[in-house]
Amino acid sequence: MSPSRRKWIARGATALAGASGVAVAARLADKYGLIPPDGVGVWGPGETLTYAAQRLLGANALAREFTRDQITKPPRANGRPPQDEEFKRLEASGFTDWRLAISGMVDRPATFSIAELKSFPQRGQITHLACEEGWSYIAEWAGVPLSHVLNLVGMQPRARFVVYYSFQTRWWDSLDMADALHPQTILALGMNGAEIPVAHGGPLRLRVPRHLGYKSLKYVTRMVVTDTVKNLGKGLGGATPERGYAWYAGI
Ligand SMILES: Nc1nc2c(c(=O)[nH]1)N[C@H]1C(S)=C(S)[C@@H](COP(=O)(O)O)O[C@H]1N2
Ligand SMILES: [Mo]
Repeated sequence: MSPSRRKWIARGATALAGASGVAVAARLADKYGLIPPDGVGVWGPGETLTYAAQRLLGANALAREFTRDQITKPPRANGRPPQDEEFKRLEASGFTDWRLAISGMVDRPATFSIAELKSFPQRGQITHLACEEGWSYIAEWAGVPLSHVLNLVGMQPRARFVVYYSFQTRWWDSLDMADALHPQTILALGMNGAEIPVAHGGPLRLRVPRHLGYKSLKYVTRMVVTDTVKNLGKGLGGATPERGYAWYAGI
């Protein structure tokens, strides 16, 4: 056999072994509930491998926290705040009419005002927000752990995802329960010692420091607890996966 032919066969065999390895891993992942919502299509097996590996390695690892002198000044804001009249009216009245509604697989669906959310136990943390476009900043965030609010509304045992929606309807996303209940996942109300500026998602944004910035949805108005995201949008679990990014954006 010529050396070049041998090389060609070896390459083909490696590719095959790689492909079937991924397929086996994907089957195992399915068996143990480790398929992410976007674990379909051409990139599906890759997304599944990342997600399954992260989940098996420990879902409770904490994102790094920093000290106050490491806070980035000034922080960088992404995108434009909502421009419509309704948002401007809410802002003009100090967001007293802003509500977060939680429904779905919960025993006690509820809506919360900003004042109510502020009356709950708060957690502060100085973490890194990394945009998928390559820039990042460190800021101090304060807010209610999402787990606290989910316990208040009484999440049902079959629940697997928390879907969350922004006032900007183009933006919605979801987390699995490991990330939703993660101690650093907070409904953030404060940033760098003040209220969250509108540019950064005020009056209410989710902060998910274990994930890339796009999971930290700004202007959060609504959450739905569910056992499947297949029936929402294109069934990939969020707006960003529909635009080609990973649903599981863990870092
Ligand atoms: N509603 C809403 N949420 C959003 C965005 C947005 O434009 N609108 N941008 C996302 C992206 S891509 C990133 S990187 C972060 C940026 O947060 P920042 O504005 O505090 O920098 O918010 C995320 N959440
Ligand atoms: Mo981003």
